[in-house]
Amino acid sequence: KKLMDIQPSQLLKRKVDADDGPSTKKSRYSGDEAEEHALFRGDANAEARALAFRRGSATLKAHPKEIVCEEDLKNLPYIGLTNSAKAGHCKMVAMEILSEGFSDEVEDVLNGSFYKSMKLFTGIFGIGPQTARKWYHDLGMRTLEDVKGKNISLTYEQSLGMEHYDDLNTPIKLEEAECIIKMVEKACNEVCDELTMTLVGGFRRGKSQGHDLDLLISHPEDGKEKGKLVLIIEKLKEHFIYTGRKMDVSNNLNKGNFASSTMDNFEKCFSIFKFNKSWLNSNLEGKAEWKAVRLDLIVVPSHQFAYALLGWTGTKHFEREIRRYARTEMKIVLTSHGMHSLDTKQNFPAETEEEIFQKLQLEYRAPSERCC
Ligand code: DCP
Ligand code: MG
Repeated sequence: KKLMDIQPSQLLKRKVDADDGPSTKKSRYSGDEAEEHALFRGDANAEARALAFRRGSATLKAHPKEIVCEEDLKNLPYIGLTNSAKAGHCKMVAMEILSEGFSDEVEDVLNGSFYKSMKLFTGIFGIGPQTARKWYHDLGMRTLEDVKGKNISLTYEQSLGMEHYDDLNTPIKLEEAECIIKMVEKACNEVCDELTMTLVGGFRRGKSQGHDLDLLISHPEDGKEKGKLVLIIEKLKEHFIYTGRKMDVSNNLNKGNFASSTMDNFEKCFSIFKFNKSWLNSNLEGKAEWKAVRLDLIVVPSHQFAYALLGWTGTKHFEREIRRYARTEMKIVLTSHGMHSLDTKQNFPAETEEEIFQKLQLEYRAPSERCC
């Protein structure tokens, strides 16, 4: 009966409560965390190992039926069907969870000092795995107190990350997002009433909370979006703690393994927005109580809009897989800017996401179905 209770989506994210398993083991396993741990380690095969866990996890999340025994894992891509050491590892962990309700290996990872500290450090705005690893291994740092105490030099962004750590690690709720959207929309309208603003990222996929808020800004006439971002920021300036404007040319299309990343070179602003709590709670009216919220504004020319919409709706894994599919199966390079033939370099313009799916000979998937 215990095994029958496991839904596929829970297989890699399963809670065992006191009545359900050994009370000393608060078992929790998620492919997401296994992927994260691999990226934290950052050793030679980290990316490949992380991808293997992500794929295994995505397969299970998308599986329509209950998984109750080893037999059910047999025909799952990236788990039982794929004959590789990494898929074998995924299967082994899944098997362990099926029979025991938890995995010792995963427990050790999640409870280990390395994962815990890396999670803390990478939660700081402006700190990536590389710096976090250096702190952990070279400087022996373990906690946020260590970050404060060690007198290490932080960039301006990172010091803001420390200052607003709790806020920035508290998920943004949909109702808060809606409030900010209205404000940005108003500012856009004041700058130019033809500007459009479109919600992307996790909220467009139907999530009820997110780590940030991602908005595309565009204009129906190509080129007329240029120069508007700085004006929008100016209109909202009293609400910003930080506005990091980026042309993102460093992540240029021609550089490195672009096909496997989701980077683009749109003009954008990675900001920290001051969300006034009284906007949702009239009891707080007049009080200066606010919360720091990550807000990304991305400016997109009209002829690239459909591609940017697809590229910024995510998930990251969905983006990575659709791009890989386009390249390997269709010989097409797909980015957030457009799509072109690998051989002839011919560009394929598109006005809607549906057209892009069609060109790739894929069945259309609504944003809510891109949650792998
Ligand atoms: N993206 C991108 N280029 C970047 C950052 C993100 O193309 N430099 C894309 C990939 C993601 C989408 O934009 O699919 C949104 O990225 P987020 O990191 O904001 O992730 P989500 O919005 O999906 O989740 P969350 O709720 O954590 O914000
Ligand atoms: Mg987001």
